[in-house]
Amino acid sequence: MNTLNPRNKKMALLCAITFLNLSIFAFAGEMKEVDTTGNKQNRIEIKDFAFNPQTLTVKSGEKITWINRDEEPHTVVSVEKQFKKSTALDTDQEFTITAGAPGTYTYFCSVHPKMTGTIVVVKS
Ligand SMILES: [Cu+2]
Repeated sequence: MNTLNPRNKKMALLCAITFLNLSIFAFAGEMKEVDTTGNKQNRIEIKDFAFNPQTLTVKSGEKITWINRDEEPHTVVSVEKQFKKSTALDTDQEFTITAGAPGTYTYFCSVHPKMTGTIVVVKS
């Protein structure tokens, strides 16, 4: 019969604490990895003739991906031509850019110029 005597209880507690610490470290490591590889998801959905969110704040160097959820084709075009424009995006098609220098970047859909959005790039 494996009854826990006080010493075993202490050992079990130590093991549990060690395991918990290791788990936390593993989790922290994973978080760090996500940050350094720039895999943070900056997604803008195009739905019902609007960009969602309409204003997105990202860090310089991060990627930004638009995805068209409408049946209509849409584009992503920088007002000041500060980044490459997308092709006409079909349903579920994506367009990705990498955020450059800090600043405010406005864009619109050239098919429906009333559709506008803003990217705010801050220092990484
Ligand atoms: Cu459009």
